[in-house]
Amino acid sequence: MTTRQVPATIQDWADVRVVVLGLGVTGFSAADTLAHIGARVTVLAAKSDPAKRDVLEVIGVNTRETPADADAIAAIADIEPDVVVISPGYRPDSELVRHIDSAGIPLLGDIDLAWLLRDLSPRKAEWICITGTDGKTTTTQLTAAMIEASGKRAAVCGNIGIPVLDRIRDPEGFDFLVVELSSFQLHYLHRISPWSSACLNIADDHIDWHGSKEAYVAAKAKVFEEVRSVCVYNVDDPVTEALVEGADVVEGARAVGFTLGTSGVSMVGVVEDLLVDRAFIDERWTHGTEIASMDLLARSGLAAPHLIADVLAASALAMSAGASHEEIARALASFTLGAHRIQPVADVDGVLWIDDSKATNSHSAAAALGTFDSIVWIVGGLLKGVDIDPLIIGNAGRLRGAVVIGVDQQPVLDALKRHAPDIPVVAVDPRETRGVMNAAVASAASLARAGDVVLLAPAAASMDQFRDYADRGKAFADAIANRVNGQA
Ligand code: UMA
Repeated sequence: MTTRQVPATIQDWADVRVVVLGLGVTGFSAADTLAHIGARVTVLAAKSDPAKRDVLEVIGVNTRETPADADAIAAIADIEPDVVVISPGYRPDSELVRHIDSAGIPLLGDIDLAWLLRDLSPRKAEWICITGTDGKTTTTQLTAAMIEASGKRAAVCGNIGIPVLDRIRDPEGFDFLVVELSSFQLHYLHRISPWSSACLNIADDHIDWHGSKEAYVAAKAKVFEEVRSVCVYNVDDPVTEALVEGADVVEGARAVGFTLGTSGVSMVGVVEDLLVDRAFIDERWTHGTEIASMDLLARSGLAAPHLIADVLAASALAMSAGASHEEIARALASFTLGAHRIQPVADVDGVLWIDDSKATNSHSAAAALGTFDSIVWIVGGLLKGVDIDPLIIGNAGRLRGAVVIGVDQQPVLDALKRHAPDIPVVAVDPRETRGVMNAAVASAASLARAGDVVLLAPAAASMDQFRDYADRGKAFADAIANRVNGQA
């Protein structure tokens, strides 16, 4: 058993033996950074990526392929690391993670590591952290855009796809890092002290990974620990407020709510057709001040309720970083939404095809389903232990038909049979040779009538059949294009 502590300063990492678990984007950035500061690094991953392995070899990092947990455990026994740095995708209930815990080896995620190493940057950025079940990515992008509009240098990172460790090695450095945190990253988080944080909403997601809803919520709660300026919560989702109340923040930090209703004191909200600030202005006890108009949001494609909520949360975070109302409005005026979020892809013979591949859980699919009246719904994939019944019960009346994708389709087919027994349902054979999405699009086209929307909002993760949600969305757009061009 080791008694080593996690090195406290950058210099202390020299010659420290580190095992990095995973060779995706996180593992690569961790190994690269640790090698740069002189640690002795070995990367273990179920499958080795030859391109990444070759680059790492050049900088003196070993990689080992460890297909099963037992192989990784044997490698750890052999290497005797002082610290293990883990990628967020590793399940906490795996034999490997349980072994590391019981052996007493310090286990660190990349977020903690980036916090410990933030002196690598020529200027120490303040961190703004964002979590929630849905809307994280949009809110992260909005917040960074608003802070940039105020003349400060800001960058997005974290679960959005750019590891924080990549940002802290930027040669110029940033004033603010806007960090999207997943529940996986929060699970492995020990101690950071953000400038401000937000939890946007909590619904069922990743329950199988965390083991229970309580464990999922407990992970999300960590986003507010040690916050120094503002904790942003969702007034319309009381669980998020309870998380702020239970958090150990730095003295002086305060709570700011956001709401789609009228804003009370210490909130940002909506009054008639204006977004209003009653949290960051001196006269907040008696007045509210306009941040932006609904017209402006509509022009930027941000007028759907779930997007207004994201804008409000981002505004609160940006104001905590010093952005003015005018600067926020300017950022909103030039903002464009990311791809795969309720994105119109084609309008063919009166049928509108919409890509909401980003809807990887029920909560987020509900926002898309609620936007349209007559829908052919492409649904299914990895349900992550979440019950899909409430989503179908709430939207059965809007469904013209459903096309079920995914490897394990039975839970979705059963739920559709129970709660939408009258609609036609097509199950796409997972072994479909022309490609799952081509088959799904062909089936959807046969069910849709002029005036309908074909909506890809799978309410499930994509990794059983696609690389990620972006790959799934692209396959959808490609399949539609092939159809229109007569190639499918
Ligand atoms: N690996 C194993 N065994 C395991 C798990 C992983 O060997 O049990 C290895 C794989 O072989 C691979 C590597 O670990 O070499 C992959 O690691 P990873 O799954 O942690 O993925 P990364 O590429 O490091 O990407 C992660 C996030 N992925 C997950 O949390 C699953 C990315 O979020 C994130 O953008 C990136 O870090 C940077 O922070 C993706 C995601 O799907 C988008 N997030 C989930 C979500 O948003 O719902 C949480």
